[in-house]
Amino acid sequence: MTTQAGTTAQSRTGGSRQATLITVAPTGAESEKSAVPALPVTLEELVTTAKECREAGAAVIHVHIRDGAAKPTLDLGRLTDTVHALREATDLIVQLSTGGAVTDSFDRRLAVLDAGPDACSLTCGTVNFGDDVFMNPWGFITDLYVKTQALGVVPEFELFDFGHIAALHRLLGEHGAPAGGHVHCDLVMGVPGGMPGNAATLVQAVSALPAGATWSATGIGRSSVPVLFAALAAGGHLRVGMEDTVTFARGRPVASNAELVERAAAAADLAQRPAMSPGEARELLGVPDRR
Ligand code: KMH
Ligand code: ZN
Repeated sequence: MTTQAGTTAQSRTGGSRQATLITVAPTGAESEKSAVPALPVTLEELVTTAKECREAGAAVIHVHIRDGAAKPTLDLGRLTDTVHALREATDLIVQLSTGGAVTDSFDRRLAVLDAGPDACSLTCGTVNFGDDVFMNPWGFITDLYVKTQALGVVPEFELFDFGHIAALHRLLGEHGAPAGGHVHCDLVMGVPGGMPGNAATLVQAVSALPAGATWSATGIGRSSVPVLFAALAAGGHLRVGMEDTVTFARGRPVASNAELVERAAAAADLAQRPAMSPGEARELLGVPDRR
């Protein structure tokens, strides 16, 4: 889908010379703090991480939060406080996860939007997720999408497999353009049960996206580096962070989210498509500044 906002932003940032949007996903719902001590799980740790990642080149933060015992939670009060704290400390686009953990109910996941984020993730289909199943039936996808439109929360379409791309076409066809007027997708590659994380799959997936859509890609685990380079080579944007990988290199754990953003920004520089600022990202994605 080519929209007014998307066309304007894309032409302003200039085809293959377009700057690179870097999203950081610092926490996720899967890793245990006890196993990964560098994982940010408290609000203080998250805010510190956000500031470091902004400094390193991130423009968007994809947020999952934890409770007092460092377990994943969708508690609305905590989510609302998190949105406010991140807005106060940084100018990053605050994108809340509506995926949560595989155990979260649809009602809880829909209620995430009531925390008033700039943006949210919206997964376009069910996918096997290791030994679990990440459930996203059509009725839930449409309820969530219609709510993003009503509240003006800009969705990022999370695509774990090719069927999700077909569902995205159906969603846009039946329910129209998203809040912000521009379609932006994230290819989540290398999940055990989803599409593999390699360059050939990435190119095929990109060719199936709606016309005019922009996209980023992230590779889970050991696919993170190949997917990063494939995305840059194919003209896409990047998502990195400890939600997706906790290993920086073979045998070397990630020390901080900021070092993953630094590596992504360095690669983007080498590709002559340097990291874009949050302001440029807002223009690209049609996300108003609510601060
Ligand atoms: N934690 C996964 C089950 C999202 O944030 O929207 C789902 C996920 C996707 O991480
Ligand atoms: Zn997530």
